[in-house]
Amino acid sequence: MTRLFRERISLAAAQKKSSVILALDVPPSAADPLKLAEEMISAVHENICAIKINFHLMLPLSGSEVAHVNRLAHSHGLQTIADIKLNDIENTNDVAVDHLAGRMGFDAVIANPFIGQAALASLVRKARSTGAGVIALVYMSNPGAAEGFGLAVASRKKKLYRIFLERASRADADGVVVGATRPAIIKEIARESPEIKIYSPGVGSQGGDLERAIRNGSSYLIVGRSIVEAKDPARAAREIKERILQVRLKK
Ligand code: OMP
Repeated sequence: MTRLFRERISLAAAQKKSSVILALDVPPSAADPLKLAEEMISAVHENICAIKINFHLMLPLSGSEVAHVNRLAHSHGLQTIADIKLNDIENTNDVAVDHLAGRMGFDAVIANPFIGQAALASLVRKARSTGAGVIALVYMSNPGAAEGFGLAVASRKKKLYRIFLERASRADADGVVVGATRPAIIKEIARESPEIKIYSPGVGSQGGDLERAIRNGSSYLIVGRSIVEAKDPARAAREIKERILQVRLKK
């Protein structure tokens, strides 16, 4: 039987000894975004377990070019994640999954549990039918995230992110996004739901602390500008990978 996305990324991370997911966010100034994406993958593939592609590449490239980037990543043993934060009616989400997973070859998609329990569960089923996984937003990394994910829901006597966590868990999502800028929430979720893998963006450029995120329970770090815009991306990726290994050794 084919392995689930969460098993595939865990195997890739073990094989590469790296929990770094490269956010392949090529800057809009790039003269040739496809070439830059190819060069970046070739430079850093030994130090990462996956790539994540969002609008930075999804908009300038054609579907077949994105499929080509996914094939290149796969040829290096990497998993690939589509980040358009799916947040729509079931029919539209299904079409997005057909294109992203079916046509372009992504291994997982990121979704917003705001769509509700039934729609999230349906999205997980749909993705799984194409061999893909779903990662659910639970608490984003940007400063304004508190205005949404941190809202107290009076009728449920809970914060919205707690409801999103329950939805992700009930829908059997492959993991949840919690910003590295929210170490206390990473700790809370990792303690209560150790079976759920936490994906944390926000280290480096957004001010999140790598050591605290890993120590508190993040399984994977999503890193963009600190690698993509570094003078030496291979070295930057290797240093982040090694810092994570050191923190885990000390844990
Ligand atoms: P850097 O801040 O450059 O490392 O990039 C972080 C990447 O993670 C970007 O691609 C963001 O779109 C993405 N991201 C966040 O920064 N915060 C979130 O809460 C969620 C995501 C995401 O879903 O990947």
